[in-house]
Amino acid sequence: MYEDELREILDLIRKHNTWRRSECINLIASENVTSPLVDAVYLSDAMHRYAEGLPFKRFYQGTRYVDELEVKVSSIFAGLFGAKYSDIRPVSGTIANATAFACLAKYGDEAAVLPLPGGAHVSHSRYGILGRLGIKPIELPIIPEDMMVDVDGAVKIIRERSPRMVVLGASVVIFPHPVKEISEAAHEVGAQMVYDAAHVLGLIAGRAYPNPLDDGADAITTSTHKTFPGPQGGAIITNSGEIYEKVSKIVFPVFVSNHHLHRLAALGVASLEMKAFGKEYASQILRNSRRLAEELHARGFKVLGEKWGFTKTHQVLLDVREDGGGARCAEALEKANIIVNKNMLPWDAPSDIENPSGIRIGVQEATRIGMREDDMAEVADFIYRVVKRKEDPSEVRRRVIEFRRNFTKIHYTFDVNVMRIAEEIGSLILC
Ligand code: DSN
Repeated sequence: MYEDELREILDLIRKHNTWRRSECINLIASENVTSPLVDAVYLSDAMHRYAEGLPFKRFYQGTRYVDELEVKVSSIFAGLFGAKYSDIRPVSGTIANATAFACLAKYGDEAAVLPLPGGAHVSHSRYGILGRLGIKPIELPIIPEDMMVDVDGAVKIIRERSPRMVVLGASVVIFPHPVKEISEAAHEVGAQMVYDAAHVLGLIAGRAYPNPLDDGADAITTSTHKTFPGPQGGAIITNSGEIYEKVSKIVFPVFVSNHHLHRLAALGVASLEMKAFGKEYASQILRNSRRLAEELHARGFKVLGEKWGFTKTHQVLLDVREDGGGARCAEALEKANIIVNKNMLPWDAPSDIENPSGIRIGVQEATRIGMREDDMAEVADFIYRVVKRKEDPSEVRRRVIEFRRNFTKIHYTFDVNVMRIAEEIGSLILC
């Protein structure tokens, strides 16, 4: 009967909401939570509508307000990065990458990229959209223990091979990439550079990480929901009118038909939150990641990047080979309601993918719910008790749930009456 199935669906989502939203310490580096105000504008009628193409030149009627919204939000969003143009229609970071790669290179061209165990996103690789577009990856060298790009080695390869495109930016990133040096080499050989800022976008907006456009990147591709606390989606940001024009003709009709219109207002509000609170939020993220790394190191963990202060992003990377490997540790931590992901580290072979050397930890969501440096010491202790001391995870879980009760509010957002605003705008949450 449908009643049973309905109950089952409601039960599953209720359990998920309670567990992940109030009982877990969420440390997946690619996730975040939106504020209640963003949630209120997200749940709008726009989620049911279509607007193919560009604002004011759509293929369907009924888009007059959505058109205005898209123009306004694109401009606020680009402005956060001191850029002239943004296309906020890609529905994910991977779609943004697909668009930028198709714009800057063609079938048979070569692209210089970082290796997957060096932190690159799968879309930059032969297994992802880059490969499917017929663009051949040439791997740039990295310095394994720091996950840093080997600048001299990379410049040499770019000069020797003259690729059509160079891609920096990564999913596993603890230190800024050398955009200036690499983009100079790229431009010397007539290549253009894309920087995939999906992970560090909120840090760039908060001036806590170098802006790749200032250092010579021709375009930024990104998602809008990692350190940047917006709705899930993607975007391309550039100062080049030529790239923007080309990109705007590729997003639709090639990679997106409708672009999920309820994201627009939500991204606009999240952008204004970043304008108002971005600096404070991003600098707290860096203080938190650094402190977490130090506390873990003090408890005997092998933390990558020790020589350079462990991290200058939201991420902390642990080499947990001696503790059973990334998968075993992540599974044990999940039993204690600490959510992290296993991760390949530079020395891992493809066959290590099931239980790689590493764990990747991100502190952006913890920061957004109000955790500060001293809370990171507690988090490190929970991780230590599960991974090093092999304590019963259910006992640690009890303490984690208790600890989590101190963090019930989302910070770095406007102090407004969200229910009143939801009522005023006709948010679907109240319909
Ligand atoms: N796979 C995501 C990450 O966790 O970094 C990016 O798409």
